[in-house]
Amino acid sequence: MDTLKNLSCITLISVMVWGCSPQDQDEYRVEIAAYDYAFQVPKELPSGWITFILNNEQAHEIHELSFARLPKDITYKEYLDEYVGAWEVLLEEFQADEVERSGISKRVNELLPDWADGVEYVNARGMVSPGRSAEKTVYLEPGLYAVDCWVKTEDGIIHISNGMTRPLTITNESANSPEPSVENIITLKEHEIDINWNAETGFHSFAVLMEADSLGNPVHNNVHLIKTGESTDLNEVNTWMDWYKVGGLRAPAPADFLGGVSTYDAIPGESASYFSVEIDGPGEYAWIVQVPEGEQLWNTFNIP
Ligand SMILES: [Cu+2]
Repeated sequence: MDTLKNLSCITLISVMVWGCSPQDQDEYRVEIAAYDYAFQVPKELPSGWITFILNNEQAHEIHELSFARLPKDITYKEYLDEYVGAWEVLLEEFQADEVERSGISKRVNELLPDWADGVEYVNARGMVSPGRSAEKTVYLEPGLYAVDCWVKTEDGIIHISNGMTRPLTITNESANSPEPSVENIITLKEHEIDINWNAETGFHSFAVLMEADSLGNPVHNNVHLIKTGESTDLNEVNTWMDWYKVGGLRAPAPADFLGGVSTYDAIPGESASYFSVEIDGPGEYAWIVQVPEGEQLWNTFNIP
């Protein structure tokens, strides 16, 4: 990513506009339709900033769009068989109480192939409930990717295993699209979701910035917008978002998810993550960041 360009832009422009995009470039948009359980994904796309629209309007379950870049020389089939296969075994053992939560990383390291460390998660989550669409703009370097949904069925099967995965080749050709310029900035601080925006119905775009902890790592890596109801328990939503919980990320979701993002490559203070959501009506909403069980990080608000 063009960090130097971004840094110079930050110093030149108001904090309300993130990014620095020449006006003559257009964003590169790709719609991905989700079904239970499949994705419609192009085989090839150019590299650079690409806006993915996850269209979940035909599906009956909540889905996500996760991008994993495979190590060089590893095929998509090897990724599915050896990498996803290891997580399937782990999940079965964990759900059968054969592995404790604290023993997961040790056990999965036994199961995963040697090259597993080379799988690079670029961007994931941003769960979208059935009947909704959401967007996220992701920078993809050339390479072979797996586009996956790690949400689980009611029976605890990873959607990938039911067919919700596709290979995607990002070519050396450039998408020639700018880094997004958006109005709203969300800053994830250790104990606060800092956002100042005009909460109303309509389409809204966000850039997410993360503060760094004492080691320089992002304090958080995810944020989601949900619509809540009278029975919504935000502690339950937080726990549900933990994939490693036996009931974690199992459909149905305990809230209505409009979109959001998780990133794994964000550099605190330097790079932003981008997503957009459509707020289609009045009601009670919440921004929520997944944190360890027992902790809480959310903001609730009302749209009249
Ligand atoms: Cu799914």
